[in-house]
Amino acid sequence: AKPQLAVVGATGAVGSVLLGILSERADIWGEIRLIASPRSAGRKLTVRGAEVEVVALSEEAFDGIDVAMFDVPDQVSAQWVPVAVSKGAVVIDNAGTFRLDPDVPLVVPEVNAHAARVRPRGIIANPNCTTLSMIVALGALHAEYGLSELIVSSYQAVSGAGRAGVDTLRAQVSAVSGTELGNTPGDVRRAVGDTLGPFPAPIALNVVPWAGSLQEDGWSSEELKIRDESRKILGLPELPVTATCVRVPVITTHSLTVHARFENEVTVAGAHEILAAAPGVVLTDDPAAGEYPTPADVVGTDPTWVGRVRRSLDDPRALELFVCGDNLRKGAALNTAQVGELVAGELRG
Ligand code: 2RA
Repeated sequence: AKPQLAVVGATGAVGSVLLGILSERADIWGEIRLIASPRSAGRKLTVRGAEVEVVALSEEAFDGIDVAMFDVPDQVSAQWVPVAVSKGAVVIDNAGTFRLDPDVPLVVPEVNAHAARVRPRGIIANPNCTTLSMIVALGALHAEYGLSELIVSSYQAVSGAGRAGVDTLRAQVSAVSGTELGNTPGDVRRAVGDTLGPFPAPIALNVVPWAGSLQEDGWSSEELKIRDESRKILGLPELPVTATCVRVPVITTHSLTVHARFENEVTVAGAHEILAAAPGVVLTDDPAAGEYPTPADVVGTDPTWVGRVRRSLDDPRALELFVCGDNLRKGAALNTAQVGELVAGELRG
């Protein structure tokens, strides 16, 4: 029999994309049960072309479920993932709650699919969208050259902050459109007023060097996630990683500039060959023709896009790259669906 799937957080920004992805990919699931907060229960959503009624999150909601995909806030995950596991489901969780637990694998199928098989707690964690937006390309380069240091800056889309992030950018863009704003200190801030939403500064006509919550010594949680999660996925617990996370006025698709240093000397031609052959990666690197990935072109697609590949001028072991990935697809829902397919394959034997 086909495994039974539950999607928890079905009405959220990632949940909606997940339902679309489950409708597009091979139909390997029996029932797909949609679960959300009691507030959303009773709503009808379309999955695989049929309307399905959302049920409220409860212990009984997991009856008969083999695999549960969670996309909910950390505290909801902490409370409900163990309930789903106790009811016999394998959980794939997109919250931060379990990502660094040594008994919970953190899986990106193109990089460490093997890790999904060992899950002492019955949980597999899905990485943060910013890590996921670059790690498939880096995993491919690491396999060939051996990664020894990573320095990245992110250019993160507002949908990483959920529906509230998107609503905030859209409202601010309409407040500033067709105006002369952007030439005087504070003019954008005055125009958007108190509609900052989840961001600490205006996001329209602006760039905000912050994502996540404040951690020790001025680092943001998002920056530490990139470090911790990259180390775990690549199996390099000591890898030096420095990240600076920046929010930009893009709806969906995170971008990153990457300085990656390797054990061995690199060439652009060699890197091109590796990236062009890597599953899940698309190389678009012809600056003479104006060809490089941008969020406007990448949004809605599945792969990790890489361009601007250069060897560092002062270091023959280092590469500079520009990487883009749809933060709601590979950055969240698609990776969850892919991990679910790995588990379903096992359950079917
Ligand atoms: C963001 N990565 O972009 C976060 C969401 N998990 O805000």
